Amino acid sequence: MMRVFNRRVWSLALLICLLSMLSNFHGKGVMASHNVHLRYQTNNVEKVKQVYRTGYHFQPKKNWMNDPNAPMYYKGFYHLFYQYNPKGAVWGNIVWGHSVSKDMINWIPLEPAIVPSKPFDKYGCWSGSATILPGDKPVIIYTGIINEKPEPGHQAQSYAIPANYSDPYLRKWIKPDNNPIIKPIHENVSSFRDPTTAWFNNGHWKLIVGSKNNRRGITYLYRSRDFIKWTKAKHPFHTKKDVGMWECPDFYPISSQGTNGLDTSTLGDNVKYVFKASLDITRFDYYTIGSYNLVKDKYVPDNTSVDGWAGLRYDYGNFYASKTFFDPIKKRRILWGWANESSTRSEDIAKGWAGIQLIPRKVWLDPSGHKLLQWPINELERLRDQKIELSSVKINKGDTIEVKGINVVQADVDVTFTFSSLDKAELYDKKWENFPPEDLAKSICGIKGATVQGGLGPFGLLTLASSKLEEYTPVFFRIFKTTNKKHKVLFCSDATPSSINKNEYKPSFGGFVDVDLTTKKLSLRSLIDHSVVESFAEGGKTVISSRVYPTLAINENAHLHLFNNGSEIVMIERLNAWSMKTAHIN
Ligand code: DQQ
Repeated sequence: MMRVFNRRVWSLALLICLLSMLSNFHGKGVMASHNVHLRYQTNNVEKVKQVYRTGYHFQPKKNWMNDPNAPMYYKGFYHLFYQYNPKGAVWGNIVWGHSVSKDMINWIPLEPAIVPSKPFDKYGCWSGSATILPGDKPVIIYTGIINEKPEPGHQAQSYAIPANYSDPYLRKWIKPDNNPIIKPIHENVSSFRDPTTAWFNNGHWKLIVGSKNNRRGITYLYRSRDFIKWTKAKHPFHTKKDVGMWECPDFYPISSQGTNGLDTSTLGDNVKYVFKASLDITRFDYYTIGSYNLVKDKYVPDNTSVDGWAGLRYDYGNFYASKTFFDPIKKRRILWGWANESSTRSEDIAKGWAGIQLIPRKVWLDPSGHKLLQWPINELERLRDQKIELSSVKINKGDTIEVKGINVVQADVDVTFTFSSLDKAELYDKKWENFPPEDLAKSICGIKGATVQGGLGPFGLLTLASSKLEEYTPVFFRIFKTTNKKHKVLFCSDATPSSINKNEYKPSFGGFVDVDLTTKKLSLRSLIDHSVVESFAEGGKTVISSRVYPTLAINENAHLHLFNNGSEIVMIERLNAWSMKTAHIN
Protein backbone atom coordinates (compact mmCIF):
# COMPACT_ATOMS: atom_id res chain seq x y z
CA MET A 1 0.00 0.00 0.00
CA MET A 2 2.95 2.27 0.48
CA ARG A 3 4.16 4.53 -2.24
CA VAL A 4 7.47 6.30 -2.11
CA PHE A 5 7.40 10.08 -2.06
CA ASN A 6 9.54 11.61 -4.75
CA ARG A 7 12.23 13.93 -3.37
CA ARG A 8 11.79 16.25 -6.36
CA VAL A 9 8.37 17.21 -5.18
CA TRP A 10 9.80 18.44 -1.90
CA SER A 11 9.69 22.10 -2.83
CA LEU A 12 6.19 21.71 -4.20
CA ALA A 13 5.14 20.16 -0.90
CA LEU A 14 6.76 23.04 0.93
CA LEU A 15 4.74 25.46 -1.14
CA ILE A 16 1.53 23.51 -0.54
CA CYS A 17 2.22 23.52 3.20
CA LEU A 18 2.74 27.24 3.22
CA LEU A 19 -0.44 27.77 1.20
CA SER A 20 -2.40 25.51 3.50
CA MET A 21 -1.05 27.44 6.49
CA LEU A 22 -2.21 30.63 4.88
CA SER A 23 -5.63 29.21 4.11
CA ASN A 24 -5.70 28.16 7.76
CA PHE A 25 -5.68 31.82 8.63
CA HIS A 26 -8.41 32.75 6.21
CA GLY A 27 -11.57 31.17 7.34
CA LYS A 28 -11.42 27.57 6.13
CA GLY A 29 -12.44 24.50 8.07
CA VAL A 30 -11.93 25.10 11.79
CA MET A 31 -11.85 28.82 11.29
CA ALA A 32 -13.55 32.01 12.35
CA SER A 33 -16.86 31.63 14.07
CA HIS A 34 -17.97 35.23 14.23
CA ASN A 35 -18.82 35.73 10.59
CA VAL A 36 -22.40 36.84 10.50
CA HIS A 37 -24.28 35.26 7.58
CA LEU A 38 -27.86 36.16 8.33
CA ARG A 39 -29.27 34.15 5.45
CA TYR A 40 -27.75 30.94 6.83
CA GLN A 41 -28.35 31.44 10.52
CA THR A 42 -32.00 30.57 10.52
CA ASN A 43 -32.07 27.72 8.03
CA ASN A 44 -34.33 25.57 10.13
CA VAL A 45 -33.11 22.04 10.54
CA GLU A 46 -35.63 19.61 9.08
CA LYS A 47 -33.85 16.33 9.51
CA VAL A 48 -30.51 15.52 11.05
CA LYS A 49 -28.26 13.31 8.94
CA GLN A 50 -26.79 10.58 11.08
CA VAL A 51 -23.82 9.41 9.06
CA TYR A 52 -21.13 11.54 10.72
CA ARG A 53 -22.83 11.96 14.09
CA THR A 54 -20.71 10.72 16.94
CA GLY A 55 -21.67 7.87 19.26
CA TYR A 56 -19.98 9.00 22.46
CA HIS A 57 -18.86 12.60 21.98
CA PHE A 58 -21.10 15.36 23.30
CA GLN A 59 -23.33 17.10 20.80
CA PRO A 60 -26.82 18.60 20.86
CA LYS A 61 -29.64 16.84 19.00
CA LYS A 62 -29.35 19.27 16.12
CA ASN A 63 -28.03 22.67 15.05
CA TRP A 64 -24.78 24.52 15.63
CA MET A 65 -22.63 24.30 18.80
CA ASN A 66 -19.32 25.99 19.58
CA ASP A 67 -17.51 26.83 22.85
CA PRO A 68 -18.05 24.86 26.07
CA ASN A 69 -19.20 27.29 28.76
CA ALA A 70 -19.23 27.32 32.57
CA PRO A 71 -18.60 23.59 33.22
CA MET A 72 -19.24 22.90 36.90
CA TYR A 73 -20.42 20.41 39.47
CA TYR A 74 -23.53 21.16 41.51
CA LYS A 75 -25.55 18.97 43.87
CA GLY A 76 -24.81 15.61 42.25
CA PHE A 77 -24.65 16.74 38.61
CA TYR A 78 -22.02 17.91 36.21
CA HIS A 79 -23.29 20.82 34.14
CA LEU A 80 -22.19 21.75 30.69
CA PHE A 81 -23.38 24.88 28.93
CA TYR A 82 -22.40 25.59 25.35
CA GLN A 83 -22.65 28.24 22.66
CA TYR A 84 -25.65 27.18 20.63
CA ASN A 85 -27.68 28.37 17.65
CA PRO A 86 -31.22 27.10 18.28
CA LYS A 87 -32.25 28.11 14.76
CA GLY A 88 -29.71 26.54 12.44
CA ALA A 89 -26.52 24.62 11.78
CA VAL A 90 -24.19 27.62 11.37
CA TRP A 91 -22.92 30.12 13.94
CA GLY A 92 -25.45 32.81 14.93
CA ASN A 93 -28.38 33.63 17.29
CA ILE A 94 -26.15 32.53 20.15
CA VAL A 95 -27.74 31.25 23.39
CA TRP A 96 -26.41 29.01 26.17
CA GLY A 97 -27.42 25.39 25.56
CA HIS A 98 -27.45 23.33 28.75
CA SER A 99 -27.12 19.64 29.65
CA VAL A 100 -26.50 17.76 32.90
CA SER A 101 -24.78 14.49 33.63
CA LYS A 102 -23.78 12.14 36.43
CA ASP A 103 -20.58 11.05 34.69
CA MET A 104 -19.75 13.62 31.95
CA ILE A 105 -20.35 10.89 29.33
CA ASN A 106 -24.16 10.41 29.36
CA TRP A 107 -26.11 13.67 29.21
CA ILE A 108 -29.67 14.88 29.80
CA PRO A 109 -30.66 17.86 27.63
CA LEU A 110 -32.33 20.86 29.26
CA GLU A 111 -33.83 24.06 27.89
CA PRO A 112 -31.28 26.77 27.00
CA ALA A 113 -30.20 28.41 30.26
CA ILE A 114 -29.27 31.92 29.13
CA VAL A 115 -30.86 33.50 26.09
CA PRO A 116 -30.86 37.07 24.76
CA SER A 117 -33.73 38.89 26.41
CA LYS A 118 -32.42 42.09 28.00
CA PRO A 119 -30.77 45.23 26.65
CA PHE A 120 -27.42 44.00 27.97
CA ASP A 121 -27.48 40.75 25.93
CA LYS A 122 -30.03 41.49 23.22
CA TYR A 123 -27.70 40.46 20.38
CA GLY A 124 -26.18 37.33 21.86
CA CYS A 125 -25.09 35.54 25.02
CA TRP A 126 -21.46 34.70 24.37
CA SER A 127 -18.94 32.68 26.32
CA GLY A 128 -18.40 32.83 30.04
CA SER A 129 -17.63 30.85 33.16
CA ALA A 130 -19.08 29.74 36.47
CA THR A 131 -17.76 30.44 39.95
CA ILE A 132 -19.11 28.61 42.99
CA LEU A 133 -19.44 31.22 45.74
CA PRO A 134 -19.33 30.26 49.46
CA GLY A 135 -22.44 28.41 50.54
CA ASP A 136 -22.45 26.41 47.28
CA LYS A 137 -23.91 29.28 45.26
CA PRO A 138 -23.04 29.15 41.55
CA VAL A 139 -22.90 32.35 39.58
CA ILE A 140 -22.21 32.71 35.87
CA ILE A 141 -20.52 35.69 34.26
CA TYR A 142 -20.83 35.79 30.48
CA THR A 143 -20.38 38.22 27.61
CA GLY A 144 -23.57 39.95 26.51
CA ILE A 145 -23.71 41.59 23.11
CA ILE A 146 -25.42 44.90 23.71
CA ASN A 147 -25.29 46.24 20.19
CA GLU A 148 -24.67 44.78 16.77
CA LYS A 149 -22.18 47.53 16.03
CA PRO A 150 -19.24 47.71 15.85
CA GLU A 151 -18.81 44.19 14.47
CA PRO A 152 -18.78 41.56 15.83
CA GLY A 153 -20.79 43.40 18.50
CA HIS A 154 -20.45 45.76 21.46
CA GLN A 155 -19.47 43.53 24.38
CA ALA A 156 -19.95 43.77 28.16
CA GLN A 157 -19.92 41.21 30.97
CA SER A 158 -23.14 40.29 32.78
CA TYR A 159 -24.02 37.84 35.53
CA ALA A 160 -26.73 35.27 35.98
CA ILE A 161 -27.80 33.35 39.10
CA PRO A 162 -29.97 30.27 39.56
CA ALA A 163 -33.66 30.98 40.11
CA ASN A 164 -33.90 28.01 42.44
CA TYR A 165 -30.82 26.75 44.31
CA SER A 166 -32.62 23.61 45.40
CA ASP A 167 -33.01 22.44 41.78
CA PRO A 168 -29.90 20.32 41.09
CA TYR A 169 -30.59 20.72 37.36
CA LEU A 170 -30.38 24.52 37.69
CA ARG A 171 -32.93 24.83 34.92
CA LYS A 172 -33.75 28.51 35.30
CA TRP A 173 -31.32 31.39 35.50
CA ILE A 174 -32.04 35.00 36.42
CA LYS A 175 -30.20 37.90 34.81
CA PRO A 176 -30.61 40.77 37.30
CA ASP A 177 -31.25 44.26 36.01
CA ASN A 178 -28.07 45.75 37.49
CA ASN A 179 -26.22 44.19 34.54
CA PRO A 180 -23.85 44.63 32.79
CA ILE A 181 -21.38 44.53 35.67
CA ILE A 182 -18.18 44.93 33.64
CA LYS A 183 -18.21 47.40 30.76
CA PRO A 184 -15.28 48.00 28.44
CA ILE A 185 -13.43 51.10 29.54
CA HIS A 186 -11.29 51.28 26.45
CA GLU A 187 -12.25 51.88 22.85
CA ASN A 188 -12.03 48.27 21.88
CA VAL A 189 -15.64 47.50 22.72
CA SER A 190 -15.91 44.70 20.19
CA SER A 191 -12.88 42.79 21.55
CA PHE A 192 -13.69 42.44 25.22
CA ARG A 193 -15.12 39.08 26.11
CA ASP A 194 -15.06 35.61 27.69
CA PRO A 195 -14.67 36.18 31.46
CA THR A 196 -12.99 33.35 33.39
CA THR A 197 -13.95 31.60 36.60
CA ALA A 198 -13.11 33.99 39.45
CA TRP A 199 -10.62 33.19 42.21
CA PHE A 200 -10.35 34.69 45.67
CA ASN A 201 -7.38 36.15 47.53
CA ASN A 202 -6.42 39.25 49.51
CA GLY A 203 -10.07 39.99 50.25
CA HIS A 204 -11.11 40.16 46.59
CA TRP A 205 -12.63 38.04 43.88
CA LYS A 206 -10.61 38.30 40.69
CA LEU A 207 -11.28 37.35 37.10
CA ILE A 208 -9.81 38.09 33.70
CA VAL A 209 -11.42 39.09 30.41
CA GLY A 210 -9.92 38.45 26.95
CA SER A 211 -9.09 41.34 24.67
CA LYS A 212 -6.63 42.84 22.20
CA ASN A 213 -5.11 46.13 21.26
CA ASN A 214 -4.25 46.09 17.56
CA ARG A 215 -2.31 42.82 17.34
CA ARG A 216 -1.41 42.66 21.03
CA GLY A 217 -3.28 39.98 23.00
CA ILE A 218 -4.37 41.19 26.43
CA THR A 219 -6.20 39.89 29.47
CA TYR A 220 -7.57 42.51 31.82
CA LEU A 221 -7.92 41.69 35.50
CA TYR A 222 -10.94 42.85 37.49
CA ARG A 223 -11.37 42.79 41.27
CA SER A 224 -14.52 42.74 43.36
CA ARG A 225 -15.45 42.32 47.00
CA ASP A 226 -19.12 41.51 46.39
CA PHE A 227 -19.10 39.97 42.86
CA ILE A 228 -21.25 42.87 41.61
CA LYS A 229 -19.00 45.91 41.62
CA TRP A 230 -15.85 45.17 39.64
CA THR A 231 -12.82 47.42 39.28
CA LYS A 232 -10.19 47.05 36.59
CA ALA A 233 -6.62 46.55 37.77
CA LYS A 234 -4.12 49.16 36.61
CA HIS A 235 -1.99 46.68 34.67
CA PRO A 236 -3.09 43.84 32.38
CA PHE A 237 -2.91 40.40 34.01
CA HIS A 238 -0.93 39.15 31.05
CA THR A 239 -0.24 40.49 27.58
CA LYS A 240 1.76 39.47 24.52
CA LYS A 241 2.42 41.37 21.35
CA ASP A 242 1.69 40.13 17.83
CA VAL A 243 -0.65 37.28 18.72
CA GLY A 244 -4.02 38.90 18.03
CA MET A 245 -7.21 38.63 20.05
CA TRP A 246 -7.08 36.37 23.12
CA GLU A 247 -10.43 34.62 23.23
CA CYS A 248 -11.62 32.41 26.08
CA PRO A 249 -8.65 32.90 28.44
CA ASP A 250 -8.33 30.36 31.25
CA PHE A 251 -6.17 30.63 34.37
CA TYR A 252 -5.79 28.02 37.09
CA PRO A 253 -3.43 26.63 39.71
CA ILE A 254 -1.89 23.21 39.19
CA SER A 255 -0.14 21.04 41.73
CA SER A 256 3.56 20.35 41.20
CA GLN A 257 3.07 17.10 43.15
CA GLY A 258 0.78 14.36 41.92
CA THR A 259 -2.15 14.40 39.55
CA ASN A 260 -4.94 15.89 41.67
CA GLY A 261 -6.46 19.14 40.55
CA LEU A 262 -6.80 22.27 42.66
CA ASP A 263 -9.64 24.63 43.35
CA THR A 264 -9.14 27.83 41.35
CA SER A 265 -8.44 29.91 44.50
CA THR A 266 -5.70 27.59 45.83
CA LEU A 267 -2.41 29.21 46.82
CA GLY A 268 0.62 27.42 48.23
CA ASP A 269 4.18 26.25 47.91
CA ASN A 270 3.68 23.35 45.54
CA VAL A 271 1.49 25.26 43.16
CA LYS A 272 2.28 26.37 39.61
CA TYR A 273 -0.13 28.18 37.29
CA VAL A 274 -1.49 27.61 33.80
CA PHE A 275 -2.53 30.44 31.51
CA LYS A 276 -4.35 29.53 28.30
CA ALA A 277 -5.56 31.71 25.45
CA SER A 278 -7.50 30.76 22.34
CA LEU A 279 -5.91 32.68 19.50
CA ASP A 280 -8.51 33.97 17.11
CA ILE A 281 -6.00 34.27 14.25
CA THR A 282 -4.61 30.73 14.35
CA ARG A 283 -7.67 29.05 15.96
CA PHE A 284 -5.57 26.97 18.37
CA ASP A 285 -5.45 26.92 22.19
CA TYR A 286 -2.01 27.75 23.59
CA TYR A 287 -0.86 27.54 27.18
CA THR A 288 2.14 28.39 29.29
CA ILE A 289 3.15 27.24 32.75
CA GLY A 290 4.18 30.04 35.07
CA SER A 291 3.78 31.80 38.34
CA TYR A 292 1.27 34.24 39.72
CA ASN A 293 2.58 37.40 41.32
CA LEU A 294 0.03 38.08 44.05
CA VAL A 295 1.36 41.52 44.85
CA LYS A 296 1.08 42.83 41.30
CA ASP A 297 -1.79 40.49 40.33
CA LYS A 298 0.12 39.46 37.23
CA TYR A 299 0.89 36.19 35.54
CA VAL A 300 4.49 35.50 34.52
CA PRO A 301 5.25 32.53 32.24
CA ASP A 302 8.30 30.44 33.15
CA ASN A 303 11.27 30.88 30.85
CA THR A 304 10.82 27.23 29.84
CA SER A 305 7.40 28.07 28.37
CA VAL A 306 7.21 29.73 24.95
CA ASP A 307 4.50 32.40 24.98
CA GLY A 308 2.75 32.86 21.62
CA TRP A 309 2.09 31.01 18.38
CA ALA A 310 5.06 28.68 18.76
CA GLY A 311 4.05 27.71 22.30
CA LEU A 312 2.50 24.55 23.70
CA ARG A 313 -0.99 23.59 22.64
CA TYR A 314 -3.50 21.45 24.47
CA ASP A 315 -4.18 19.77 21.17
CA TYR A 316 -2.36 20.12 17.85
CA GLY A 317 -5.53 19.45 15.88
CA ASN A 318 -9.08 20.68 15.84
CA PHE A 319 -9.65 21.94 19.39
CA TYR A 320 -10.65 25.46 20.39
CA ALA A 321 -12.18 27.77 23.00
CA SER A 322 -11.49 25.27 25.77
CA LYS A 323 -12.28 25.70 29.42
CA THR A 324 -11.33 23.86 32.60
CA PHE A 325 -13.06 23.42 35.93
CA PHE A 326 -12.20 21.82 39.24
CA ASP A 327 -14.22 18.67 39.97
CA PRO A 328 -14.59 18.71 43.76
CA ILE A 329 -15.83 15.11 43.85
CA LYS A 330 -12.89 13.41 42.22
CA LYS A 331 -10.42 16.20 43.01
CA ARG A 332 -9.30 16.65 39.44
CA ARG A 333 -9.11 19.45 36.89
CA ILE A 334 -11.15 18.73 33.79
CA LEU A 335 -10.59 20.25 30.37
CA TRP A 336 -13.38 20.68 27.81
CA GLY A 337 -12.63 21.69 24.21
CA TRP A 338 -14.75 22.24 21.10
CA ALA A 339 -13.98 20.55 17.78
CA ASN A 340 -15.58 22.41 14.91
CA GLU A 341 -16.55 20.66 11.69
CA SER A 342 -14.03 20.54 8.86
CA SER A 343 -16.83 20.32 6.32
CA THR A 344 -18.29 23.18 4.31
CA ARG A 345 -21.10 25.45 5.48
CA SER A 346 -23.50 23.94 2.95
CA GLU A 347 -22.62 20.41 4.09
CA ASP A 348 -23.28 21.45 7.70
CA ILE A 349 -26.64 22.90 6.73
CA ALA A 350 -27.46 19.73 4.80
CA LYS A 351 -26.60 17.47 7.73
CA GLY A 352 -28.45 19.71 10.20
CA TRP A 353 -25.76 20.04 12.85
CA ALA A 354 -22.22 21.23 13.44
CA GLY A 355 -19.71 21.00 16.28
CA ILE A 356 -18.85 18.43 18.93
CA GLN A 357 -17.15 18.61 22.30
CA LEU A 358 -14.12 16.38 22.65
CA ILE A 359 -14.04 13.85 25.49
CA PRO A 360 -13.42 15.72 28.76
CA ARG A 361 -9.79 15.28 29.81
CA LYS A 362 -8.15 15.22 33.19
CA VAL A 363 -5.14 17.60 33.15
CA TRP A 364 -2.16 17.63 35.48
CA LEU A 365 1.45 18.74 35.48
CA ASP A 366 4.08 16.58 33.83
CA PRO A 367 6.83 15.64 36.35
CA SER A 368 9.22 17.90 34.38
CA GLY A 369 7.05 20.84 35.48
CA HIS A 370 7.24 22.22 31.95
CA LYS A 371 4.06 20.97 30.37
CA LEU A 372 0.67 19.39 31.01
CA LEU A 373 -0.46 15.83 30.62
CA GLN A 374 -3.99 15.06 29.48
CA TRP A 375 -6.03 11.88 29.59
CA PRO A 376 -9.69 11.09 28.81
CA ILE A 377 -11.69 10.90 32.06
CA ASN A 378 -11.87 7.30 33.24
CA GLU A 379 -15.70 7.33 33.21
CA LEU A 380 -15.33 6.87 29.44
CA GLU A 381 -14.07 3.34 30.03
CA ARG A 382 -17.56 2.27 31.14
CA LEU A 383 -18.58 2.41 27.49
CA ARG A 384 -15.98 -0.20 26.53
CA ASP A 385 -17.62 -3.28 25.03
CA GLN A 386 -16.13 -6.11 22.91
CA LYS A 387 -12.40 -6.28 23.33
CA ILE A 388 -9.50 -7.37 21.15
CA GLU A 389 -6.03 -7.97 22.54
CA LEU A 390 -2.75 -8.45 20.75
CA SER A 391 0.72 -8.85 22.13
CA SER A 392 4.20 -9.41 20.75
CA VAL A 393 3.18 -9.04 17.12
CA LYS A 394 5.83 -8.04 14.63
CA ILE A 395 5.13 -5.49 11.88
CA ASN A 396 7.70 -5.69 9.12
CA LYS A 397 8.52 -2.89 6.74
CA GLY A 398 5.55 -2.05 4.52
CA ASP A 399 3.15 -4.37 6.38
CA THR A 400 -0.28 -3.70 7.73
CA ILE A 401 -2.16 -5.82 10.26
CA GLU A 402 -5.91 -5.52 10.43
CA VAL A 403 -7.58 -5.22 13.85
CA LYS A 404 -10.78 -7.23 13.48
CA GLY A 405 -13.65 -8.18 15.74
CA ILE A 406 -14.63 -4.79 17.13
CA ASN A 407 -16.74 -1.93 15.83
CA VAL A 408 -13.88 0.14 14.47
CA VAL A 409 -15.93 3.27 13.72
CA GLN A 410 -16.75 3.65 17.41
CA ALA A 411 -13.71 2.41 19.26
CA ASP A 412 -11.08 3.03 21.90
CA VAL A 413 -7.66 1.74 20.81
CA ASP A 414 -4.65 1.65 23.11
CA VAL A 415 -1.36 0.36 21.73
CA THR A 416 2.29 0.28 22.74
CA PHE A 417 4.95 -0.08 20.04
CA THR A 418 8.54 -1.14 20.68
CA PHE A 419 11.62 -1.31 18.48
CA SER A 420 15.06 -2.67 19.14
CA SER A 421 17.22 0.15 17.85
CA LEU A 422 17.19 3.84 17.02
CA ASP A 423 19.90 3.46 14.37
CA LYS A 424 17.61 3.64 11.37
CA ALA A 425 15.97 6.92 12.39
CA GLU A 426 16.00 9.32 9.42
CA LEU A 427 18.13 12.40 9.49
CA TYR A 428 16.21 15.50 10.50
CA ASP A 429 16.37 17.87 7.55
CA LYS A 430 17.86 21.24 8.48
CA LYS A 431 15.79 22.91 5.76
CA TRP A 432 12.71 22.37 7.90
CA GLU A 433 13.93 25.03 10.26
CA ASN A 434 12.71 27.47 7.59
CA PHE A 435 9.13 26.60 8.39
CA PRO A 436 7.48 28.99 10.85
CA PRO A 437 8.08 27.36 14.27
CA GLU A 438 4.39 27.22 15.05
CA ASP A 439 3.79 25.11 11.95
CA LEU A 440 6.94 23.02 11.92
CA ALA A 441 5.47 19.68 13.01
CA LYS A 442 2.37 20.10 10.87
CA SER A 443 4.49 20.95 7.86
CA ILE A 444 6.71 17.89 8.26
CA CYS A 445 3.64 15.67 8.66
CA GLY A 446 2.42 17.21 5.39
CA ILE A 447 5.61 16.26 3.58
CA LYS A 448 6.21 12.93 5.27
CA GLY A 449 2.80 11.30 5.28
CA ALA A 450 2.14 7.67 6.21
CA THR A 451 2.95 6.49 2.68
CA VAL A 452 6.40 8.05 2.67
CA GLN A 453 8.80 5.29 3.59
CA GLY A 454 11.09 6.02 6.51
CA GLY A 455 13.68 4.44 8.78
CA LEU A 456 12.19 4.27 12.27
CA GLY A 457 8.56 4.91 11.41
CA PRO A 458 6.17 5.93 10.19
CA PHE A 459 4.28 3.38 12.28
CA GLY A 460 0.90 3.60 13.93
CA LEU A 461 -2.77 3.19 13.06
CA LEU A 462 -4.74 3.54 9.87
CA THR A 463 -8.13 4.50 11.28
CA LEU A 464 -11.44 4.76 9.38
CA ALA A 465 -9.96 2.96 6.39
CA SER A 466 -11.97 1.78 3.38
CA SER A 467 -11.41 -1.76 2.07
CA LYS A 468 -9.01 -0.74 -0.70
CA LEU A 469 -7.50 2.15 1.27
CA GLU A 470 -9.04 4.77 -0.97
CA GLU A 471 -9.71 6.52 2.35
CA TYR A 472 -8.00 6.31 5.73
CA THR A 473 -6.89 8.61 8.54
CA PRO A 474 -3.39 7.64 9.63
CA VAL A 475 -2.20 8.42 13.16
CA PHE A 476 1.49 7.69 13.49
CA PHE A 477 4.97 8.31 14.83
CA ARG A 478 8.13 9.03 12.87
CA ILE A 479 11.49 9.34 14.58
CA PHE A 480 14.32 11.54 13.37
CA LYS A 481 17.87 11.91 14.49
CA THR A 482 19.42 15.34 14.57
CA THR A 483 23.04 16.18 13.85
CA ASN A 484 23.79 16.50 17.55
CA LYS A 485 22.77 12.83 18.00
CA LYS A 486 19.47 13.67 19.64
CA HIS A 487 16.13 12.28 18.55
CA LYS A 488 12.92 14.02 17.64
CA VAL A 489 9.63 12.15 17.78
CA LEU A 490 7.03 13.45 15.36
CA PHE A 491 3.37 12.55 15.93
CA CYS A 492 0.93 13.04 13.03
CA SER A 493 -2.82 12.76 12.53
CA ASP A 494 -3.22 13.22 8.82
CA ALA A 495 -6.65 13.94 7.38
CA THR A 496 -5.30 14.35 3.82
CA PRO A 497 -6.25 10.79 2.74
CA SER A 498 -9.33 10.64 5.01
CA SER A 499 -12.00 11.17 2.37
CA ILE A 500 -12.38 11.18 -1.38
CA ASN A 501 -14.69 14.17 -0.98
CA LYS A 502 -12.61 17.09 -2.22
CA ASN A 503 -14.54 19.83 -0.39
CA GLU A 504 -13.42 19.14 3.15
CA TYR A 505 -10.62 20.81 5.07
CA LYS A 506 -8.09 17.97 5.40
CA PRO A 507 -5.05 19.16 7.34
CA SER A 508 -2.03 17.02 8.21
CA PHE A 509 -1.91 17.94 11.89
CA GLY A 510 1.31 17.25 13.78
CA GLY A 511 3.12 17.80 17.04
CA PHE A 512 6.43 16.74 18.56
CA VAL A 513 6.49 14.39 21.53
CA ASP A 514 8.99 15.22 24.23
CA VAL A 515 9.94 11.71 25.27
CA ASP A 516 12.97 9.79 26.48
CA LEU A 517 13.51 7.01 23.94
CA THR A 518 15.85 4.89 26.05
CA THR A 519 13.01 2.41 26.67
CA LYS A 520 12.48 2.20 22.87
CA LYS A 521 8.72 2.33 23.33
CA LEU A 522 5.98 4.65 22.19
CA SER A 523 2.33 4.46 23.16
CA LEU A 524 -0.75 5.71 21.37
CA ARG A 525 -4.41 5.85 22.31
CA SER A 526 -7.00 6.83 19.70
CA LEU A 527 -10.66 7.48 20.37
CA ILE A 528 -12.40 6.87 17.05
CA ASP A 529 -15.98 8.04 16.72
CA HIS A 530 -17.35 8.22 13.13
CA SER A 531 -16.15 11.74 12.23
CA VAL A 532 -13.53 12.33 14.90
CA VAL A 533 -10.21 10.70 15.72
CA GLU A 534 -8.84 11.98 19.04
CA SER A 535 -5.31 10.68 19.68
CA PHE A 536 -3.06 10.77 22.74
CA ALA A 537 0.67 10.08 22.37
CA GLU A 538 2.74 8.82 25.29
CA GLY A 539 0.11 8.97 28.01
CA GLY A 540 -1.15 12.40 26.97
CA LYS A 541 2.09 14.30 26.34
CA THR A 542 0.92 15.33 22.87
CA VAL A 543 -2.69 15.23 21.71
CA ILE A 544 -4.16 15.65 18.22
CA SER A 545 -7.83 15.60 17.22
CA SER A 546 -8.95 15.41 13.59
CA ARG A 547 -12.44 15.73 12.12
CA VAL A 548 -12.87 13.51 9.08
CA TYR A 549 -15.69 12.56 6.71
CA PRO A 550 -15.02 9.31 4.89
CA THR A 551 -17.51 8.38 2.21
CA LEU A 552 -16.56 4.70 1.86
CA ALA A 553 -15.10 3.92 5.30
CA ILE A 554 -18.37 4.33 7.14
CA ASN A 555 -20.09 2.00 9.62
CA GLU A 556 -19.45 -1.70 8.86
CA ASN A 557 -17.40 -0.80 5.78
CA ALA A 558 -14.66 0.78 7.86
CA HIS A 559 -11.44 -1.00 8.83
CA LEU A 560 -8.65 -0.45 11.31
CA HIS A 561 -5.02 -1.43 10.65
CA LEU A 562 -1.69 -1.22 12.36
CA PHE A 563 1.06 -0.28 9.95
CA ASN A 564 4.77 0.17 9.68
CA ASN A 565 6.33 1.92 6.73
CA GLY A 566 9.83 2.20 8.13
CA SER A 567 12.77 -0.11 7.47
CA GLU A 568 13.15 -0.85 11.21
CA ILE A 569 10.87 -3.68 12.37
CA VAL A 570 8.33 -2.56 14.97
CA MET A 571 6.69 -4.79 17.58
CA ILE A 572 3.25 -4.33 19.00
CA GLU A 573 4.11 -4.97 22.59
CA ARG A 574 0.45 -4.77 23.55
CA LEU A 575 -2.78 -3.67 21.94
CA ASN A 576 -6.12 -3.38 23.70
CA ALA A 577 -8.99 -2.19 21.58
CA TRP A 578 -12.66 -1.99 22.41
CA SER A 579 -15.90 -1.28 20.62
CA MET A 580 -17.51 1.66 22.37
CA LYS A 581 -21.16 1.58 23.32
CA THR A 582 -23.25 4.55 22.30
CA ALA A 583 -23.63 7.00 25.17
CA HIS A 584 -27.00 8.55 26.07
CA ILE A 585 -26.34 12.05 24.86
CA ASN A 586 -29.08 14.61 24.76
N1 DQQ B 1 -17.01 32.19 20.66
C1 DQQ B 1 -17.90 33.03 21.41
C2 DQQ B 1 -17.06 34.16 21.90
C3 DQQ B 1 -15.70 33.60 21.90
C4 DQQ B 1 -15.68 32.74 20.68
C5 DQQ B 1 -19.06 33.43 20.54
C6 DQQ B 1 -14.61 31.70 20.68
O1 DQQ B 1 -17.48 34.59 23.19
O2 DQQ B 1 -14.71 34.61 21.88
O3 DQQ B 1 -19.82 32.33 20.16
O4 DQQ B 1 -14.93 30.65 19.81
